[in-house]
Amino acid sequence: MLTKLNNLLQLQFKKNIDTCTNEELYIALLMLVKSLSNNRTVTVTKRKLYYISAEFLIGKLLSNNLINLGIYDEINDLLKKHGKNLTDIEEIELEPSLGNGGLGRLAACFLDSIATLELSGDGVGLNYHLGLFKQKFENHLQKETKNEWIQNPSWLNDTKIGFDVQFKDFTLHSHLYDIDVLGYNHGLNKLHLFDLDSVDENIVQGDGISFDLTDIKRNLTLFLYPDDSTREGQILRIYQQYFMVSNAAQLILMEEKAKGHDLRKLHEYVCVQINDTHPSLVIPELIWRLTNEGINFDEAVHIVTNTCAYTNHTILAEALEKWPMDYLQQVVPHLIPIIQKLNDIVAQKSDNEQVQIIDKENRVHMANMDIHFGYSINGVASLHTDILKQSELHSFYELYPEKFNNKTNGITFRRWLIHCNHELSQYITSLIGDDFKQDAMKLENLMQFINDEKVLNHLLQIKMNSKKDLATYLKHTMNVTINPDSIFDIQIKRLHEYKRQQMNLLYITHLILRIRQGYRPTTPITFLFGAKAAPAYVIAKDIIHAILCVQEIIANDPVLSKYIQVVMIENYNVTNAEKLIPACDISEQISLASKEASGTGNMKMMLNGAVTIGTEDGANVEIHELVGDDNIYIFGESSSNVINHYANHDYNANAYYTNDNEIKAAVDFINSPEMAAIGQIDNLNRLHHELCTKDWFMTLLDLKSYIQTKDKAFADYEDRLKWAKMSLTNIAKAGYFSSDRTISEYNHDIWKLN
Ligand code: Z16
Repeated sequence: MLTKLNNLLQLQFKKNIDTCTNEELYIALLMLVKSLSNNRTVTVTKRKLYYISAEFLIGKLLSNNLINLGIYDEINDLLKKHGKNLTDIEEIELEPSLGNGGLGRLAACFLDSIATLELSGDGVGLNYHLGLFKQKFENHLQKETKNEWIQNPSWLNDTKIGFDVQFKDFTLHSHLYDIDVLGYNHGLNKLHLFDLDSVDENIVQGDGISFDLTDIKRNLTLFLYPDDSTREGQILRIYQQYFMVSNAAQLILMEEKAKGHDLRKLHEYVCVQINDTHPSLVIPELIWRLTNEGINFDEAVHIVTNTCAYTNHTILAEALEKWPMDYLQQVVPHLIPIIQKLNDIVAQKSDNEQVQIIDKENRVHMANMDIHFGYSINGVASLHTDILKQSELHSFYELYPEKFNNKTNGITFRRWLIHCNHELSQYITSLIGDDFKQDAMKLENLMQFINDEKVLNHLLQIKMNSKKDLATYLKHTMNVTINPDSIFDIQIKRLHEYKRQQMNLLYITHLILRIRQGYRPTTPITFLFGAKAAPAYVIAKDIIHAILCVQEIIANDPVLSKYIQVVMIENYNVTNAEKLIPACDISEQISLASKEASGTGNMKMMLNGAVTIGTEDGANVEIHELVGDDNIYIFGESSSNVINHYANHDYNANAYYTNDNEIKAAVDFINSPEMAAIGQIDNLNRLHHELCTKDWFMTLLDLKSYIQTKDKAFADYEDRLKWAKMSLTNIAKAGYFSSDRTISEYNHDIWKLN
């Protein structure tokens, strides 16, 4: 390996491992990985999956690829011998910012498991030049700046392939870049990212994220999900979505023709997974292309219906896309007759308003089209799928009970244990061998050590080391100092009112008031937050503002800062998640029950030995079942009660606010004079008003039980051995959440690839 590396360094830079820089070494390692990937054969199965997704949040690839090639330790040792350090070299690589959060990260975990299970399945998406924005904090406010992540050289391989994509007013020619997806020990698939040569980063103003929304040729693959609060923003999204799926359809048909397959049997050879509704136009697009190939309409509909499967990731109405017909008319008029015919087929089948594709306001319901003209619909955790069947999509469930199925999400243990927590991974290996790397359920074998004090203490030591590593990292990257001897209470996820970061904040304001009355936490607590807010989501940004103001109040107060600290991580992403997750003591999963479809951060923190405080929502329900009542902190109203509150319109935030002095005091801290002295009074007033009048996601409903439960968790933390047992149990029971399990279920029930 040393020779190979030195040869590459010589060829590229006329240097060797002892004389080169970290930048040069990174490039040489990238080339080394690419050449080793070329030695693997692409996975082939009878049927091939195309996982179409607007997002792939893949994270940095160097370490992950070294692990999956089985050469991580060898390279690591080799570098050390020559005075180099893999961690420093990894810093050269920029994180591809091709996703918002859970949905995009799930797609990345799935690609890893699909390749590892030696299934033929490629990702298809877009190569956004500036991805999602980079978050900065200025005057305690989120500022969005452009994120230039594409380096040269990079993991993107130019395929020189491109297709014509026809829009109403012009045709664009795409340009395909591929990233190799290496499975663990074996397996090779592709992530296909379509791009457009005419896209022009210079149309972006300054270091921000504003640009001409109507200049499609220059902006199409510029950003992920540009602001869709305006008509222009929404139309740009339709352009992006159609560009993605037309390219996907053309790629699929090209590959099928090359294999000599009969397109009339497309469904026998191809499966398309539609990730949320963003790729839904692939259905009319494939029908259109098949009819252009001479297949009649009814047969094309039959073929496509047996090819496509849809995953629903949320019950929030805002994410179930409904495009006005005149927007589609403006972008893809050739699909409209097809959508109308599909609508007619549905109208013949049922007169139920709720299941029609085109509604009375002439909007096209993408999810409805997916369910009628796909053969599978799945939710992403068992509670979520039950809610889909019983309420959100009940009418569809009555029509097609056989199409509905659950696929509880999972995470790849390669990245979220082996890579991000070497020490824990090695210690587990020393205890139970390394079978768990192939079969995650083997982690259960750790339960034999539940009363072994030596093991329990060692686990506490590993957690302490990860907390110290995080402290070093935050010092280095953000210049903040945190105390590894404090409890690390962590909430990391997109900022959304239903996730209730504001409830966590109200616990903290409540605690401030208690400390000022003389209460003293036994062990200090560090509350860590990481979250980006959508640029147009006003209240979400107000919540960030309030967190940053409270952070400063505590930091400036000599008494408070002895006991508590708040740190909001700037620009939360995959890279810093890999540092935060191993260091977590308490994992905050406090969404309003019924609203978080699954969650996947909950699984990552559990796997790394954190104990969850959470509501009975999403996959928390399944974590609870696995670890039992004693190894998790569950609180709050049940999803069925919450659903009833919405149905009966009987939740009254103001009653909770006025009737309880503790709640009132915690809420009133938000726009108190000392907060106003640091922050913007308009923002703080707006958040305060929202909480005690509307509070759509029922923060105040659960605040009391949250406070009690959290106090209990902090008290329990004092019994270190008891805590270590909870931590061990969480690790041991996490095997179920391996995405290898999820993917084998997708394959068994939906894809049937081999
Ligand atoms: C997203 O990240 C999710 C749902 C959605 O409709 C859109 C986006 Cl961008 C998330 C869910 O909120 C989360 O509960 C789930 O774990 C994740 O998708 C993966 O299924």
